[in-house]
Amino acid sequence: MPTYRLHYFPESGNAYKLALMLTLCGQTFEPVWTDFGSGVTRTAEWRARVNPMGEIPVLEDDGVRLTQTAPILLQLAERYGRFGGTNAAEKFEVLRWLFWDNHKLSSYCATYRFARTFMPSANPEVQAYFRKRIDDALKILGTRLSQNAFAAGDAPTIADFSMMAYLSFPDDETGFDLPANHPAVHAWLGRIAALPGWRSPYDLLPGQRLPRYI
Ligand SMILES: N[C@@H](CCC(=O)N[C@@H](CS)C(=O)NCC(=O)O)C(=O)O
Repeated sequence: MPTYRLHYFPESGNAYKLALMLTLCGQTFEPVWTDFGSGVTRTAEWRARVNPMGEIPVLEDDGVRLTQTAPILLQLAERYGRFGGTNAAEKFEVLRWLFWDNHKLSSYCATYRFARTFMPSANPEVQAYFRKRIDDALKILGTRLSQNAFAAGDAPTIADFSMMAYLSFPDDETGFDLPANHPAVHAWLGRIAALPGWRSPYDLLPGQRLPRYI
């Protein structure tokens, strides 16, 4: 059995993607809390020692440091034979939505929430721009999810785990009212939360939190 160590901070939706996938595959990991708020990931020392890309999460897989959630999720899906799609068409959809998520959904949601909740002041014009992009992306996702139970078809995959991460934090942090504004997305989050073994972000990622400004 491989040994996993996950470098994370509790507010990191990207770390939650990996924590949830490992958990749903019946795996455990050693949580390595990282002082993101102090700027440690910006230091040359941390980048040389942990991740030259300067990002959380980092998954140590039997001592090998892996970064970027999408290829890590694909590797775990392959290893455990779960959540990777069951045929060529589904596997294509998994990749399609993983790429879309990294570009259009997680990136904007993460930046918008961080500025809104964890920074002392956010630029309102920048926030309004992000919010418009997010609402458009959620509309696109909602259309997909009103046609399919999950992103790639009838069964959950890593594409769902990637896209749901930043939508799974409390509403007062995200600033979203998904039941009112994106009901198909809200219903899909409920289907994911009903999977056996599912756990919420702050349950899977404990430890000292960032200061909040709202
Ligand atoms: N595409 C990356 C995104 C990782 C990412 O943006 N992580 C955030 C924390 S959740 C980060 O470390 N940001 C630092 C920065 O952008 O400077 C992945 O999937 O792992």
